[in-house]
Amino acid sequence: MTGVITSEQVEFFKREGYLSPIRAFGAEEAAEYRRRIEAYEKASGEEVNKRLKIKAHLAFPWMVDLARHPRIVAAVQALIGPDVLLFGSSAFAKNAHDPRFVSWHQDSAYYGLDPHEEVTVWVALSKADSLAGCMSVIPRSHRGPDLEHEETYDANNLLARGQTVIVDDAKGVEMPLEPGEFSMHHERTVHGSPANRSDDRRIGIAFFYMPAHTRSTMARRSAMLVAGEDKYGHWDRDVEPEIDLDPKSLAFLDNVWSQYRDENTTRQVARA
Ligand SMILES: O=C(O)CCC(=O)C(=O)O
Repeated sequence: MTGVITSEQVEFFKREGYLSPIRAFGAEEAAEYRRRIEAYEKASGEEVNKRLKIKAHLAFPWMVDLARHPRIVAAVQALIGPDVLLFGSSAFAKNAHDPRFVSWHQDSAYYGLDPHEEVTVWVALSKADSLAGCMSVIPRSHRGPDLEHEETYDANNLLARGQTVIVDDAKGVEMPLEPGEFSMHHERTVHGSPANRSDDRRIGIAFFYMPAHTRSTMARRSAMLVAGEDKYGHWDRDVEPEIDLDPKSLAFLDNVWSQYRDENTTRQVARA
């Protein structure tokens, strides 16, 4: 599929480090995905943010299909080329009147990718406007270096380590989304989101895409082929779920999550 984003939008992304909004699917489809996430939360007794991190797509075949959604993939390919791997995904939910936030940060500081060409797609499954605490970006921040992050471990920060960079809030540009729309940002673009002051939950899924030539600067890791081919073999393959909550892929997810935490702890200690 071509023509999801224009060449002007590609140029905008390269210059500014983000692009939003782009329509993936309709509000009814978004509501169905939200229903499935909330059914999972009800059955498991825990919030989606808890376990469905790093590789949330490994929990459900429908989320794998979402990661391979033709309109999303076409927009990603327009930015990073035909051969696309998904190295991770995370569900981000804030409840109505939820004080939790996402501090200003760069994904590149933690992803361990070389070169820095990863693109994050954030798909809204509910309304994510200013009131609901939508994501903001600092335009053009992707052109600078990796910034030093302070790890605050703030209990209200949705990021695992509360990693934060200091930037001028006034430079932030909001990316409001309607259900079924998505935003895109470069892994070096500084981004974050404030508390949800609305009466509804704000739920989105972030998918992390990279060109197949990307290497891991950490230990060997896994990814899922989303489009094109992988001529490089830098990544092992994810264990894709065959059924909802497939025990094989969930065990794989839990193992990846613990490795990610160990790897980052080692890197932070080494840096200190
Ligand atoms: O959900 C949010 O507000 C932030 C998500 C985020 O940091 C990301 O998608 O990279």
